[in-house]
Order: sequence, then C-alpha cells, then structure tokens
Amino acid sequence: ELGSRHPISITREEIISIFHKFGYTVAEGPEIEDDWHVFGALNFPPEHPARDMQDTFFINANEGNPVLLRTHTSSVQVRAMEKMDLPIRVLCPGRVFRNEAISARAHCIFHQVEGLYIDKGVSFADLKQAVLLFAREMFGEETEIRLRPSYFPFTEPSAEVDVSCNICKGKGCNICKGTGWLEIMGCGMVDPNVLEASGIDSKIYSGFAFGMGIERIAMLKWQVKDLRHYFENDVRFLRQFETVI
Ligand code: 2U9
Repeated sequence: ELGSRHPISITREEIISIFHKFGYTVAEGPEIEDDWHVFGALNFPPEHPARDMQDTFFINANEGNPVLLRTHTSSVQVRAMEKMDLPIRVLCPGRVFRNEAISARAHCIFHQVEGLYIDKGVSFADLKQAVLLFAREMFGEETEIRLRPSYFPFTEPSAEVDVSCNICKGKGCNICKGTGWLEIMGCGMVDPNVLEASGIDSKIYSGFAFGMGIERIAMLKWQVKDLRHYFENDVRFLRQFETVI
C-alpha cells in the first residue's frame, strides 16, 4: 500500500512555496534552545509569564542559563539576524513546544511558520501587502483581510490577521461562528529593541515579522475539527489526503 503526505507537511510546503515567490529563503534551527534566543533577544522582560514553567518546558530549570524547548520559531530568526547579511528575508518553519493541556483546540507540540523581512525603509504598508498576497494565494483570490490591533513583546505595532470566511463568503456560518472572519496569523513591525539586541542599527533598518500555526491553517483549509487528529496517525484520517498534491 502506498502512503500519503501528512496534512501538516502539505500545508507547510504550500506556505513555503508562496513565500518563495516573494523572495524568502527557509532557515531552520535547534528545537532545544537557550533563554536568550527564545526570550531575551525578543524583548521579553525577565518576569514575563510566557517564561513560566506552566508555559515553557525547561530541560534544566534551576541553573543560571536555562536550557528549554523553544515555544516559537522566533529563535531561528534571532539566529538569522546574528549571522546573515542585510537585507534579510527569511521563513522559519518548525516544531514548537508549550506546556498546555491537550484538547481539540490545543496541543503541547505544534508547528509554526514565521517570517522576517529586514531592510531599509520597510513599512507597515509593506507588511499589509505581503499578508494580503499570501492570503489570496492560500485561500483564493477573492479573499479579503482585516487587521486587528494586538500586542506581542517582539513587535510594535502588532496586529492579528483575519481572512474573510471562504465557506459562507463572509455572510456568517458555524465555521466562522457567524462573524464572517477567520483568524490566520499574527504580525507586526519588529520592535527596535529586538533589532538592537541582535546588533542591527534600528535608526537605519526596519522590518516586519509574522507567525502562524500550521495546524490552524490546515484546519481552515480542510475543516479539521480536532487538533489531535494530526498526531494520532489514524490511517482513516491520513487517507483523506491521498489525493491532495
Ligand atoms: C523576530 C521578531 C519578530 C514573529 C511573530 C506572531 C506575530 C504571532 C503566533 C501565531 C499563532 C504564534 O503559532 S501561534 O500561536 N505568532 O502572532 N509571530 S509576529 O515575530 C518575530 C519573530 C522573530 C526576530
């Protein structure tokens, strides 16, 4: 019997191929990280709750320089800023780990794709256009986007991105819970503190970043109702993707 590609792999490759057309290259980094690359360089204050044991899996919690499982792939972008020449256009897919109770909507392991673009004169308008082009390639050319103000330690200003629901065409249905909109990612302008922490002059350079959960994008694409399906290797679930690509 022939196997088939996993829906997370199919979705990850589709996201990568869209951003490849915009000039992004892929970078990968370690899943086991230090505090600096996951939190310190990303403008998380020392007492930020995300650093707490309840959110982060620590490998050695008691020593001076904690070793931990990355909670986001932003650590890979920090490593890219340290070693790549500017301008930077990089896409970072990978597994991330958060100490959460497993349910239909949350899992302690999931997959992200994050992106980072740093150059002279990058603006919020550039970010909006990149997000719009991505959304139309991923969800269809009729797709509209909406940005809602948000907060992340590593971006300022920050926003959450919704796409118009392609099931009901924005009229409101049970998938979009009657709102006509579906949340797909977060984004923002890289905080000057984050640029400076990796040795980039924030008076000369600016940039934008975005991040999305691959499980969530795949759920929206195929109306997967329970996250746990992705991790259980039930062939009755996996066979449904045999005909995709
Ligand atoms: C650097 C600077 C900024 C990455 C970003 C988000 C917004 C975001 C979430 C989406 C769903 C995580 O998987 S999720 O739970 N991510 O909303 N991520 S901006 O910002 C960066 C990354 C690296 C150096």
